[in-house]
Amino acid sequence: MLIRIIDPAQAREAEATDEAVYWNRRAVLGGMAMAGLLPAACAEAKAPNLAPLAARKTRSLNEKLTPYSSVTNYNNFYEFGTSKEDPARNAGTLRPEPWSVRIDGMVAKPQVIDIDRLRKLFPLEERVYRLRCVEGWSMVIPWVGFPLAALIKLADPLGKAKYVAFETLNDPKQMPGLRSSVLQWPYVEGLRLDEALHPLAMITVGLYGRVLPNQNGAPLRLVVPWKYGFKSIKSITRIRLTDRMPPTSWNRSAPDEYGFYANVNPAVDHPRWSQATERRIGEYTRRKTLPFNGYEAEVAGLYRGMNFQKNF
Ligand SMILES: Nc1nc2c(c(=O)[nH]1)N[C@H]1C(S)=C(S)[C@@H](COP(=O)(O)O)O[C@H]1N2
Ligand SMILES: [Mo]
Repeated sequence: MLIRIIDPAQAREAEATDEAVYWNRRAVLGGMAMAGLLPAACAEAKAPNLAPLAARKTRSLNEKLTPYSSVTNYNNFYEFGTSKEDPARNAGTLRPEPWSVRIDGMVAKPQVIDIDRLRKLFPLEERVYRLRCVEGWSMVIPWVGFPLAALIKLADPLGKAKYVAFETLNDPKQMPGLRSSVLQWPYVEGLRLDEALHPLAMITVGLYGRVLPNQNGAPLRLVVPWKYGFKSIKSITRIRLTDRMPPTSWNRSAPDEYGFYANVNPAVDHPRWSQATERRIGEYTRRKTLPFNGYEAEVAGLYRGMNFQKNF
C-alpha cells in the first residue's frame, strides 16, 4: 500500500469537505423539519422572540455574524456536559422561569429581582460583540441586554466595595453535569468593580432578537467581550459586592492556566498552547487574535501599568 504524506493544503481541503457535508446534511434535516417529516425534538426549533422586540441596535461590527445554529449548538456550559454538543442536547432540564437574581453584599440596597421585572427595568439594546474562548475559537454574536453597570447601580454599592462576585444556579435536578467533578459547583466568576462598571460589560437576556436559549445561559448571563469566554458566566442567580478578590471557577481549578483577569491577549500564551490566533467558527483560515479581543481602545485604560505576564 502506498502511504502518502498529506500536505497541509490537502488536509485543509479534506477538512473543508467534511464541513461542507456537515452543513449540507443540516440543510437537508432543516428542510425535513420544515416539511414536518421529523419529530419536534429533532427540528431546529428557535427560541421565542423577546417582547418587546424593539431592542435598539446600539453597536454593530463589520464582521459576519456567526449563524444562530452555531451559536446555539456549539457551547461551553459544563453544568450540562463537557462536549460542545452537550449543552444544546441536555439544557432542556433547566427551568429559566420563574427565576430571580439576588444582589447583595456591600450595597446599600440589597434586593432580589424577578427575571420578568429585570427584562423591563432597563432599555434593551442589541450589541454585536466578538466572543473569544480561551480554547482558541471565536464567534460574533448579536446579544440583547443592558449594561451591567445599570444593575449594579440599582443596588447602590458602598464605597468599600472593590469587586463583584457572580454565581450560577446550583441545582443538580436541573443540571445533570453537577454530578461530575470537572469543576467545583456552583460555577463562580468575578470582576473588579471598575471593570464591572465599564460600559462594554453587559447583562444579556437574549441573542438574535430572541430569548436567551438555555444552552447560552438563560435567563440572564454576563458578557465581557474583552475577556476570554469563561468570564461570561451563565444562568446567574447571585451578584455580590465585596472588598476581596473573589474566587473564580477556572482559576480555582487550574491557577497556572487561568488567571482572574483573563483579558484576551495574543502576546501571553496559555501554558499549553499559543493564544496568537483563533478560528472563527465557520471559517477555515485562522485569524490573528486582537489585544483585548479588539476592544483595546476602549478598555486598556483599566489596566495601565499592569504586568500582563503576571496578571494573566
Ligand atoms: N455557568 C457557566 N458559565 C459559563 C461556562 C460554564 O461552563 N458554566 N462556560 C464558559 C465558557 S468557557 C465559554 S467560552 C462561554 C461560552 O458561551 P456560549 O456557549 O454561549 O458560546 O460561556 C462561559 N460561561
Ligand atoms: Mo471558553
